[in-house]
Amino acid sequence: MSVRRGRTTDVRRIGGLSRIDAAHRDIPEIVRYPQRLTQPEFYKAAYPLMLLSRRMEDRIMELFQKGYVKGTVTTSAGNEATAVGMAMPLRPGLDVVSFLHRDFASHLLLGATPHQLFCQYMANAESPTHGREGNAHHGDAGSRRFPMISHLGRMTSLVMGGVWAARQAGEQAFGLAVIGDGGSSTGEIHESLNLASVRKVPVLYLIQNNHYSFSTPTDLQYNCQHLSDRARGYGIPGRTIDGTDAWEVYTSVCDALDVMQASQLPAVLECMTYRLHGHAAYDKGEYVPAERLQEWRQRDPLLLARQKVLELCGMSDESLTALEKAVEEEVRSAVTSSMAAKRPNPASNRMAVFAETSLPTVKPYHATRVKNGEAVGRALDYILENDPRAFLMGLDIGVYGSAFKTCKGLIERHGSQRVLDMPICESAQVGFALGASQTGARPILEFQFADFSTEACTQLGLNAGTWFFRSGRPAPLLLRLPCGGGLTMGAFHSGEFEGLWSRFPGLKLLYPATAQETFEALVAGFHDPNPCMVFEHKLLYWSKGGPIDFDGNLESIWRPRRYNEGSDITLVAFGAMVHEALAIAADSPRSIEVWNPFVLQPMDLGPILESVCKTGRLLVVQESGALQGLGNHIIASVCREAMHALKCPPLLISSPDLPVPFAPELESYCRPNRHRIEAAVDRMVREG
Ligand SMILES: Cc1ncc(C[n+]2csc(CCOP(=O)(O)OP(=O)(O)O)c2C)c(N)n1
Ligand SMILES: [Mg+2]
Repeated sequence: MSVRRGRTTDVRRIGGLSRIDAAHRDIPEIVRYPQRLTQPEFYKAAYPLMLLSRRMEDRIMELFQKGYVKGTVTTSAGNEATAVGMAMPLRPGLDVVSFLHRDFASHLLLGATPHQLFCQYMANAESPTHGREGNAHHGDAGSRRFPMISHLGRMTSLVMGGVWAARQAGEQAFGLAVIGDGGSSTGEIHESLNLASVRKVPVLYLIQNNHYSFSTPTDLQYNCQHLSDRARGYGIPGRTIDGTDAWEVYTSVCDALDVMQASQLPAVLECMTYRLHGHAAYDKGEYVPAERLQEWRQRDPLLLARQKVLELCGMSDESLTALEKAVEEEVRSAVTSSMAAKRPNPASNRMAVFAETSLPTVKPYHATRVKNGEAVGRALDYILENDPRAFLMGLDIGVYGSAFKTCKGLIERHGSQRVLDMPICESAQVGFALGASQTGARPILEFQFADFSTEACTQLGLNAGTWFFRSGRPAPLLLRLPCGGGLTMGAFHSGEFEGLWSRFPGLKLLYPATAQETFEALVAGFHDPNPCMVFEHKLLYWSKGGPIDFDGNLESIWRPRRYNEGSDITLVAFGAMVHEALAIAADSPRSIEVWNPFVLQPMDLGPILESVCKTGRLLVVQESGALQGLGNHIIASVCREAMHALKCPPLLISSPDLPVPFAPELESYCRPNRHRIEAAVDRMVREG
C-alpha cells in the first residue's frame, strides 16, 4: 500500500474556546503524544475542560426537562477525569477513536465545539449530524473520531480497522476504543480484542468501570477480579487504575501508548470511575445505596481536579474564579448561539442513504471463457492489481484459497498483508472493514457462506448501512456472499439472504448469474462509495461459464440484464434460477423474455416494467421462500405501475417458506425446477 502522512487537526487550545483562552492566557498549549504535559500544565488544561463538560451537561439536562432536547440524555458526571485524561494525549486527525455516552469532554478535546454539541443535543440544522442522529451519537468521521452507535461494543472493531489501515499506509496512528463495564460483556469485545491482538493493531481498549450498567451492578456482570485481567487471555497487557484521578489516567494512557508503540500490540486499561447520577435523565438511580453515592460524591473528580489546580498550578483564588466565570460564559454563549440555529428542514435536509460519486473509467478486461467461480478470482486479482488500497479479508482465503477456491493464488500474487486470513468473527470483521474504509483502505470481505452474514447484522445493517446517513462520509466496502442451495448443504449453508439484506437502508445489493456479470458486479461494487454486497450463487461457481468482456465503463454496469427478446411473457429470475429460465426460453414454443434484476438494491424496475407492458404477463422465479426473497416486491411494484397492461395475474414461483432441508430429495422438492416453471409459463400464456 502507498505511504501517506497522517493529517492532524489543529486543536492546540482547549477546543478553540476563545473565552477560556482569553480569560486564562497561561493555559498551556496542549502538546500531544509523544510529548507530555507536566502535572501543573496538565491540570491547567484539564480542569477548565472538566468544568466545561459538567456545566454543559447540566444545561443539556435542563434543556431536556424543558423539552428542547429529545431522546435519552446520559451525562458524564463522575467520569470527567477519565474522559479528559484519556483524550488529552491523542492527535486529532491521526489517532482513531470512538467515544461513549459519558465522554463529552473527550469530544471537546479532539475538536468538537460547545456550539456543535448543543446543536447536536437539540437536533437542529447546525448539529454535526444535521439532526439525523441524536444525543451522544456524534463525532467527526473525517477526523477519525468515529460516531458511536447504540449497540455497545461494536465501535471498538471500527477503531481497530481504522488503525490497521492507517498503519498499512505508513501512518503512526493509535486507537482508543472505549467501553463500559456493561459493554465489556458483549461478544464483539471478545472478537475485537482477539482480532486486534492477532493482527497486532495498537488499540488501547479503555474500560470505564463505573460499577453499574444501567441498574445492573458489576457482580452480576462479570466474575473475575478486574476486567483488565482478561487482557492476559488475549496475550496483551492490562492494568486497572483510579479513573477519578485525571493525572493518573493521562500518564497511564501515555505509558500505554509507549508500550504499544514498542510492541505493536493492543492493551487494556480499566479506569475505575463513578456515576454521580442515574443511568440517564429518566433514572434516579435509587438502586445505588445512599452511602455508596455519598462516598462517590466525596471523590467527585471535578473537585479533586480543582484542588490540584490550587495546589500545583500556583493559581490564585481570584484567577481561578475568573477562569470558572469564563467557562460559564462559554456555556452561556454556546447555548444562545445554538438556540438561535434553525430547525432542520425536511425539504432541504439531504436525508440520503447513499453517497454519490462520479465513477472513474477503469481498465478494460477480457477473458475468452471462464467459470463463474473463476470470474470471481479474476475480478479480485484485477482489483488488487490496479488499486493499492484494496485488500481482501475472510476465512481461509489465504493459502487455502477460500472454501470455494475463488481466492486461489491471490495470497501468492499479492502477499499476506493484502490477503488476510481472519479468525471466525464475522461481526468484528465487518467492523474492521468499515473502520479501514474510513482511513484510506478499500476492503473486500468474503463471508464463507452467505448464511454467516447474519452474524454481522448490526455491523452491516445498522452501522455500515447508516454510516453515510449519519456521518456524511462514504463507506466503501465490498462484501461477497457465496449463497444458495442445490448442493445438499442444509439450512445453515444454503440460504440466499438477498431479501433480508434488502431491508436495511444504505446497502447496495448485486446478484450476478454469469461470468461477465460476476466480474462486473465485483468491480462495480468495489468502486462504489457505499457498502455493496455481491451474492454469488455457489451452484454456478463450477457449472456455468462464459466470456468476460468488460470495457471499463463502471456506470453502465448498474442496470437490469435482459438475455433475449420475447413477446408472450416476461420471466424475471434471480441467481441460479436465471439459468433455469434461459434453458426453458431456449426450448419452449412460447416467446419468453428473460430478465435478471441484477442490481437488487437500489432496484431499477423501469426496463422490466416496459417488458411487462409489452408481453402483458409476469412470472418471477426465485429460489428463496416467498417471504424471504424479493419476487413479491417486484410483483407488487408491477401491479402498482402497470396493472392496466396485465393480461393475467402475475405469478411467483419460489421455495416454500421453510429452512432449506438437507436430504437431496427434500431439497430438490422445495427448489423451483424447470418443470414447475414450464407449466406456469404454459398456463399463463394459455389462459391469459
Ligand atoms: C448491545 C446493547 N444492548 C443494550 C443496550 C442498552 N443500554 C444502553 S447503555 C446501557 C448500560 C451500559 O452500561 P456500561 O457499559 O457499564 O456503560 P455506562 O452507562 O455505565 O457508562 C444499556 C444496557 C445497548 N446500548 N447496547
Ligand atoms: Mg457502567
